[in-house]
Amino acid sequence: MREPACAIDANAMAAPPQALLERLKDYGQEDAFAFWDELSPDERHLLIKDIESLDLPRIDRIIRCSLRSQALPVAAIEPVPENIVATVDGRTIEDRERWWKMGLKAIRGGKLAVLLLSGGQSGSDPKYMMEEGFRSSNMGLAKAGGDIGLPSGKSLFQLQAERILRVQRLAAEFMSEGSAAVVPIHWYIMTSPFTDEATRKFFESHKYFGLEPDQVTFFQQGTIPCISKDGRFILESPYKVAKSPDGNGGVYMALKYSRLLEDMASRGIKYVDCYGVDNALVRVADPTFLGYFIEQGVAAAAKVVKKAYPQEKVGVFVRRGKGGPLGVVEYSELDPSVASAVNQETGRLRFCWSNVCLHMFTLDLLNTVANELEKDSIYHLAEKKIPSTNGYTMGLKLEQFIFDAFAYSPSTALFEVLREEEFAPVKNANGANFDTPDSARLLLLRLHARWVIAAGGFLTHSVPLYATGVEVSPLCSYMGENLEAICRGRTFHAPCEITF
Ligand code: UD2
Repeated sequence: MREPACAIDANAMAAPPQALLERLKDYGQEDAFAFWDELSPDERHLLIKDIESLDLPRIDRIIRCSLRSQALPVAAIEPVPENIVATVDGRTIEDRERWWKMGLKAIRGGKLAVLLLSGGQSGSDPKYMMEEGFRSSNMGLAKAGGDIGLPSGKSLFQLQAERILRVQRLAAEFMSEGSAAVVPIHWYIMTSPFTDEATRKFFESHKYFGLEPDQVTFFQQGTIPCISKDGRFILESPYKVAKSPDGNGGVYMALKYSRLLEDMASRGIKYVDCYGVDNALVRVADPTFLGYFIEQGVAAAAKVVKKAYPQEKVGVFVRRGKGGPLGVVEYSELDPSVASAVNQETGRLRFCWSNVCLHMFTLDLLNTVANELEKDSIYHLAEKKIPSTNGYTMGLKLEQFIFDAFAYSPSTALFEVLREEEFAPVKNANGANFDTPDSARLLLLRLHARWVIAAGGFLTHSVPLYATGVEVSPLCSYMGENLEAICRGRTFHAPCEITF
């Protein structure tokens, strides 16, 4: 017989430890010991450790509140009134310049942090790829750590890091003669047990893409057991409870428990720009959005794009009840008939303002949300295939969403952006019909080709121009600025990278 990995009570080897079994019984979860008699001593030890690591009273509260909330009536949803959205057409050049300057000033004052949500389960785990059909965050690290086939070979992480470097430079030069000291923008990166080690190693092996290592802070979100419809834990193996990350809204609890809200306050940070890892065009630390946010004096804001088609996998902004707060209904929770309803006056979708996971929050709001979400303990329930002792079982995953914060915001602003400028999602593997590395690369190359032509450059190409373009290094230009000196009168052969 094998020895247990470390010494434990000999009685525990014969029967489940009584105290632990009683605690599980208190919460109706004693089936977690269902396979006890078949386990080896090592496996028994692992199971005990696994169960001891669970905060049972908290998990029980979450399961009960979340299951109960499903039976509660939900407030009717209304479309967002048109006048609430700061549209692209409604913005003047003066507005844009004013917001840009306000944003740069705040960044120069060290008031902005960026927060990357990168805890979706890794695509490197074939179990999860099967489970999710390749969709979504479960490819998170594979997508971000790999590349999307850009001429430069840069990964999504590198693009984001270089955009931060560029904004730092712009902020340093703002209102100063010549070069000024750069104020580092602090980058908080949320991982999960599924992505943490590989993400940190990727950053280390790439020397933080030119950022100072101490301006990057990694932290892990939590996981939560997957459950059956009657609220019982599902066992992934006879000695392990199946768990999944607690959703990108797990960020609030993770910030609180890692004491990073205090860390932000001690750095003088007032505003936090949160975004998902899988958007090749994400404008990280966007000074214009920040300036708009500060001028509006709101606690939360989101960039929105017009929804492309009813089934697009994006949440939509809604108003909850007449005159109620703004919120998001996730695509997985929106009734298809509501998603395709058309506003007869405008001819557009009734719920047409899409969430694209680009949010700005005040630090004060993050503190409020971290406390209130925990008190309410209501998680979204999604029916999914869960790895189990039978291979897979249909069960429930519990998740919070980053946009759940809007329910606690006293004031929220929506800022329209153009999808061709800011939204190139990478959700599916190449070969799928949409949101692939290939489609994201093309969107980026086409946008940058437009920048180069607007700056007086010329393109030649041996493949059709609609299928190619040029890549502009974020170190040269954040959103098309600063390119005249490099591009005017020059000809570039697409595809290629333009750098200094
Ligand atoms: C997200 C939005 C959706 C829409 C869409 C646009 C949410 C909940 N939904 O849907 O409304 O804006 O993006 O592309 O935001 N993540 C974590 N931890 C987790 C789960 C996800 O950090 O437990 C990260 C993930 O790594 C990614 C981001 O959150 O960076 C979005 O997650 P997703 O890809 O699962 O979300 P998706 O596309 O279903």
